[in-house]
Amino acid sequence: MPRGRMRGNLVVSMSLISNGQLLRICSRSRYLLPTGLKSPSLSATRGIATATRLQLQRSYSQPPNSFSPLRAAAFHTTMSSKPAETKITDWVPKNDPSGEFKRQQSSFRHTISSAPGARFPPEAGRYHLYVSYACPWANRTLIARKLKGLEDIVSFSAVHWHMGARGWRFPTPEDADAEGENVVPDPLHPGYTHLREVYFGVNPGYEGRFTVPVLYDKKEKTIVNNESSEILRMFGREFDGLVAEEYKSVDLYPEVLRAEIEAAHEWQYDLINNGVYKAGFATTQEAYERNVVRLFEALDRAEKHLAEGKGPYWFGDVLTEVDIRLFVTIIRFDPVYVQHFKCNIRDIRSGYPAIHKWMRNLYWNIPAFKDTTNFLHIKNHYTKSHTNINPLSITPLGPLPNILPL
Ligand SMILES: N[C@@H](CCC(=O)N[C@@H](CS)C(=O)NCC(=O)O)C(=O)O
Repeated sequence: MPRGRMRGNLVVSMSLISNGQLLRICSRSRYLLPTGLKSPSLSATRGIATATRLQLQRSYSQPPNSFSPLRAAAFHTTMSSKPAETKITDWVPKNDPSGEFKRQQSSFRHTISSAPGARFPPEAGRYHLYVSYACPWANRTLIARKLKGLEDIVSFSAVHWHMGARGWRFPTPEDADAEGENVVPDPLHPGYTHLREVYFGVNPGYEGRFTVPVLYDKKEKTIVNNESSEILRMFGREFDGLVAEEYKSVDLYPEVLRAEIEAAHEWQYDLINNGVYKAGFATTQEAYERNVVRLFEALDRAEKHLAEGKGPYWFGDVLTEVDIRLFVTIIRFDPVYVQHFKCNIRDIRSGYPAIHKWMRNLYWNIPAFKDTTNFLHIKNHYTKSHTNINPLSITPLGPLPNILPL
């Protein structure tokens, strides 16, 4: 069937049909998706996108649901008094009919600044970064730390990959299943067993989620920031007075590219970085399809950009924040997101040649990318922690290898 006609049919049908029929059409249109390996165009699925968007518009006219991220997260502070059915893996609250994952805002938003009189000035040895190797957001900050030569300036430690009912936990000396650099008990608070204690140590009334990364100030004993995009930006320039000369010239946010960098972040964050979570955490068929289609449309856009560019980086020969932020999602795509988050319209290695080449170049040629990528933590974390998605916690072995050679 010619594409135009198919799309036309979908749209026309959409105005007439109920939700159940919409699903049938979406499913049928899947047969029309290109099956060839080199076919990144998603024009066939755009019909679904149009359809799901229409459905989304409809859902706006429904009564607003009472979901509040902070209220939803409040159970963390009162685990004993929480309603029995609420779990840390209830990314979408059970009473939220939209089925949509809504990421909460990060709570700690102070800035390390080299400006005179700043509360958190750059100082060697003063700050500590808590990360998980599994987490793409934390991975951003580890890459920047290494690219900017901050290894002797900002210390770091990694939590165990398993995130249980009480959130991220610190490894114990008995843990033999979580290899990786600095996968150690909390080096700052010897009695702490879970990351949540760091949050409560700073704010006993904290009501948000206990996320990584956390940038901690050993001097004031407080959390400076738990928003990865801001930590990445700070690492990019605020320590330039302390780093070796060769690292000063590493500019991840060059003045001339700022507008383009921000424009790329805007769609890539929503549709790709967060998009995989919105597809994977969706609790309705409609929410899943809406988000997975948008994700693959965005990957098509990224593929086109990289195929048309000079490379090897997003902006040609300048490595920027955009490469870091996109890489951490793409490197997890084939090993985890394809099967665990059902992002399987295509995979990177067979469906997106330009993205695949760009990713492998970063991984194999720049130690900051390879050395901060730990597939053991990545694969085990998602598949064994998200028991709502994978109740038996069986981790698929493939794809093997986790990343192909260049
Ligand atoms: N906005 C945060 C998001 C960080 C985030 O969601 N981290 C996840 C791991 S990938 C986490 O720690 N989740 C624990 C939870 O939500 O309970 C950032 O970019 O720093």
